[in-house]
Amino acid sequence: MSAPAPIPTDFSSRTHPRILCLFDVDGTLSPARGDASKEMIDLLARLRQTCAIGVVGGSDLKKIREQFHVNGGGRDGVTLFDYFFAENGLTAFKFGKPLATQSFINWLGEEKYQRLAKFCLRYISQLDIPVMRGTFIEFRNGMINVSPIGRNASTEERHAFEKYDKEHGIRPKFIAALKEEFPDYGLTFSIGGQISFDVFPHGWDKTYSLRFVTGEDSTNEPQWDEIHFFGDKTYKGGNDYEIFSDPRTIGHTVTSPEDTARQLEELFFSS
Ligand code: M1P
Repeated sequence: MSAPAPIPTDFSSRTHPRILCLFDVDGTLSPARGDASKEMIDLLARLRQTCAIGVVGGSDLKKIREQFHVNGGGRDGVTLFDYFFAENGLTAFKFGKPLATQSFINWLGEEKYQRLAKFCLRYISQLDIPVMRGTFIEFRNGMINVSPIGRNASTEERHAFEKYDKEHGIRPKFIAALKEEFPDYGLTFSIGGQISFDVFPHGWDKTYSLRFVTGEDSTNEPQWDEIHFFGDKTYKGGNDYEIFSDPRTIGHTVTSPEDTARQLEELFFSS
């Protein structure tokens, strides 16, 4: 097996050093909570010679890392991209090195957090849904993730819950109740996947990550001519909506990883 390519430390060798492509993960680079394919990882490596690339996922670092592990040729997923943002950028890396960031619990405070967590658990305890598993609240660095069925649901149970939720609106109703109960908390509730929703302060959506690429966080970033963003949940209420519609990005809606690959080939590799 050949040695992994060294981690780049600048953008000057790229064909378009002032173009940055950012990608959502689930439904964009990989199937929901599944592995990115070898073909996708090879395509991203090719794209990285053309321009700068980054990932902006809603999931936590461990989960996104796993999704690039199987087909990543033994490389840490973080090093396959110039920028790697988990939890919308609340966990951030550039050229494989961590960047300073902040935390949800420091922002909200223990007392308010406990009121919120207890409300969620009480609400879930009153739900009548076909299946319930475990881990109903996942506490992360930049957000909490709340799941009515529980994060321990199997793949089949996930698919079944997603379908059930589309018919019965379990998550939208839960979110409406939270908004009514905590109108002054300054929180955003965002459905990014199949079985849960993310809860984070206003503004800590995926646009949070842009501060690291535009130099707002006082790092010395290039003046990008174009920042492209590719995501599948780009509709209002989806967790890609804010970054997709941000004036700093050129948004692309994709329907699957295969569609992402097709759009990339068309944009960057067809002459
Ligand atoms: O990346 C999108 C979402 O993926 C997961 O959602 P679910 O488990 O509901 O399919 C979660 O990690 C969620 O935080 C994330 O936004």
